[in-house]
Amino acid sequence: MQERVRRAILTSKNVTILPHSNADPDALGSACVLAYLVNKINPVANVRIVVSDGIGGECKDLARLCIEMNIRIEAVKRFQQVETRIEDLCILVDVASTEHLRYAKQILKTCKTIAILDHHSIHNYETDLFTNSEVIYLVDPAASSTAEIVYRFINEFNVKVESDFLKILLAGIIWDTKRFQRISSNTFKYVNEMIERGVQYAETIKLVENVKPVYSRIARIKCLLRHRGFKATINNKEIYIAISEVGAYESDCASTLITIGYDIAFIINTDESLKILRIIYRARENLIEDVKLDVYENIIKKLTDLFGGGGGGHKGAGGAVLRTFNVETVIAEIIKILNRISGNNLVEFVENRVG
Ligand SMILES: [Mn+2]
Repeated sequence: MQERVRRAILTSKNVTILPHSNADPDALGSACVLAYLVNKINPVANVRIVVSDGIGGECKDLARLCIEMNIRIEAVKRFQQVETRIEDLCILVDVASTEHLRYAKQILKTCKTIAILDHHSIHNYETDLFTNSEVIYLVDPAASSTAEIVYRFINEFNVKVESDFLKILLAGIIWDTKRFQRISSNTFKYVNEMIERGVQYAETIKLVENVKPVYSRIARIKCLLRHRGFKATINNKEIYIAISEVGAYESDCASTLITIGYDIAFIINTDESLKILRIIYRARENLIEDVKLDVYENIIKKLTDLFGGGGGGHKGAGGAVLRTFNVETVIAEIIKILNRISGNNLVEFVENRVG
């Protein structure tokens, strides 16, 4: 499989690397190092990274470092900003669903070869986007992160890489494993190799640890003020579920709700311009094992089946784009599903505001 990728890289002139929209350190870091690898293997290739919806606040420093290393990143916030050309090779990086490419999705139709590099266990690809392309799947759900898969490539292709690129990959691993809370059997071995090759661990942590901007703080406060809380009893165990809505920083909103004690948090964000709605979830993984609830399969999938759209994710995190603009209907549907799963053992918390 690696040989097919190497051949595709060697014979390509235009290469576009596509991380998921609003790229996080795993997606952007992997894309950045991959761009470098492609040029190492094929120095005449025109390589660019195209990312929709900009870059997540948590990887601004990482993006800066990547640009300093002469990697070309195009951030697109509208359809019109996507510059299409004939692509010899497109590489999807950390993309669980083609919906997560957002504005950059149309690029896929121009690609002769599409390589999919990912570690998600559940995928949702609009395969008619692939009909004119040769597709190479490089998916490894056992990997802790996409960065880990890219690191393996460096070893397999036997490419010498500057330590700043390894630092970027390590940042991706730290981010996606939530500082090594969920690892693969190779994670520590790879991290050790990176450190032996000159990566400073303390410096790397700083890359993904920058202070949250004030907007994130406001989004988290609004998220708390707006949320609805529920208690469901499933298999004789009580689980706590939150639903909220914010205009940005959905994942900060979700992790805030999980931090205060919820087991599952659903966050909705509507997109005026595209007339769609995005929903993301976070869930405590151990509890989900206890009550045998797969948030993606049992809840999110039901929503995409009903409203249209697509998504992807892990047991602990994921999301979808829904082809509707009606928040109330979506929330009513989530409540309906939770009622069904819990055998009508769902109670909403009702509290008055202070004062
Ligand atoms: Mn990832």
